[in-house]
Amino acid sequence: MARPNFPAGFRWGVSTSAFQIEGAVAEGGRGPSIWDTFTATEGKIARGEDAKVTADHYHRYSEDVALLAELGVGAYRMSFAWPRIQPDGTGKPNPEGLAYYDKLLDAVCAAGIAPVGTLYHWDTPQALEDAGGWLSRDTADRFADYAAILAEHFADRVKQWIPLNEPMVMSIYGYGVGEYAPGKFLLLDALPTAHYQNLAHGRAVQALRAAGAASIGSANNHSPIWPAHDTPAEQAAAEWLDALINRTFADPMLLGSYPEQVHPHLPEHFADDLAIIAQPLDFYGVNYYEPQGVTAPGEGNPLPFQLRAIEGYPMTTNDSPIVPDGLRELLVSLRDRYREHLPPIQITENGCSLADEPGPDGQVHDPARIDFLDAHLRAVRAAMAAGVDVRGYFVWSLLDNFEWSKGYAPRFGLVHVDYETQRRTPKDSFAWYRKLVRNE
Ligand code: GCO
Repeated sequence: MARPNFPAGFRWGVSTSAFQIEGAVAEGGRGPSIWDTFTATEGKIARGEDAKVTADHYHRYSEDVALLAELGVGAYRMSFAWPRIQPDGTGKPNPEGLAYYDKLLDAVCAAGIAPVGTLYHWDTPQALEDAGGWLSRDTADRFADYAAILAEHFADRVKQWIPLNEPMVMSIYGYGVGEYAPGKFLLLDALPTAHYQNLAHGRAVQALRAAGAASIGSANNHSPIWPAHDTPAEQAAAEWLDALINRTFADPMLLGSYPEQVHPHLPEHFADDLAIIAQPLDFYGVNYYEPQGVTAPGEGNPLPFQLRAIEGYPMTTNDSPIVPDGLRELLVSLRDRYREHLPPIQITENGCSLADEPGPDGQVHDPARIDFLDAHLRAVRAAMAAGVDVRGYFVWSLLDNFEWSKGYAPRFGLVHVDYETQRRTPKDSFAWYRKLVRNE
C-alpha cells in the first residue's frame, strides 16, 4: 500500500502513559493514585483486572526504549506518575521517583529520541482526591508546585511538555458519569473540574516557562460532532455537546473564554482565571479517535443532548467506529474556529484497539491497524493540503496496555505484550510504521 508522503522535519512518535504501562504501583516510594483505588473497587474494571503489573515498564523500560530505537521514531510521548514524584501530591519530591524518570529519560535521550513529557495522565494522588481532587481549586495550586518540580529536574532532557492529558475525559468520565476514576456521578455539576484542570494547565505553563521550558502544548481529546438530522433540536444538542467536550477545553486555552452553554455550571468568578489559562502555547496537541454522534435529548433526560452510536463504519474492539476522514474534518474545523489563535498542531494520540494475538508463526498480523494508520495519515495529509499546520503524529500506543475500565482486552500497541510472560512481539504494524518513519 502506498504511503502518504510528509514534509521533511515532520515529527513521528508514539505515546504511552505511566499508569497504563509501568506497574510497580507500590515500589520506589510511589503513593496510591485514584486509579489504584478505582481498580481495587469491585465492579469497576472488566474482569476485575488491575494495573499492579501491566506491561511492567517500570522494570523493563530499557527493553522498551530499545523497541523505540528499533522503530526509529524521533519523539516519545510518556507521562510522569504524579504519585511517584509526590506520593501524597504535596511537599518535597520522592528521590526514588526522580531517580526512575532520570533513568528512563537518560535511556530515551541516549537512543537519540526526544522525550515529550505529559505531567498528568489521570493518576491523581489519592490524598489530593481525598481533599477534593479536581473539584477543589487547591489542586490547581498543587499541580503548579508539581510542574515546577518536574521542570527543575527534567527540563534539561524534556524539551516538549504537555501539562494535562485529556482533561475532558477526566471531567466527563471521571466526575460526570463515573465510568473512570474517581467514579463520581455529578453530570453537569462536574464542570468545576474542567475549570480547575484548565487553571492547573495555565499554572503549569507558567511554572514550566519560569524554569525555562522550551516548548509547551496540550493533549486535548477532540471529536467532530455528528447530529443525525439537520433539525433545530438536533443542531442545538450538537452545539451543546460540542461546547461540553471540545470547546470547554480548547476555548479557554486558545481564546481565553468559555462557550456560553457552560457558564452557569462553572465556579463563580471563573472569568478571573481566564488570563492565567490562556497562556501562549507552542503547539496544540490533539488526540483523535472518532466522531461523536448526538441527537436531541429524550423526555426526562437530565442533559441537553443524547449521545447516539455512529453506524455504518468498521468498529474497533474498543467500540469505536473507524472514521479516518473525521480527523481531516476535525483538523480543518479547529483551524477555521481558532484561526490565528491556533498554534501548530501535533496529533498527540491516534490509534485503534484490535484483538491482536500471535499466530501459529508466532507473529502478530494486524492488517487492520496498518489500514487504520494509513487512512488516518492520509486524512492528516489532506488537512495539511487544505492549509492546516500539522507538525507531528504520535501513534497510541507503543505497547499493548491497561485500557482503563476495559482492562487488557483492547490491544492498542504496535507491540504485543503477553502479560503472563511479559514477552514483547512487534506486530506487522510496527514494521510498517518503522518503514514510514524511516522514509524507506
Ligand atoms: C485516551 C487516553 C489513552 C487511552 C487511549 C485509548 O485518549 O483516552 O489518552 O489513555 O488509552 O485513548 O482509549
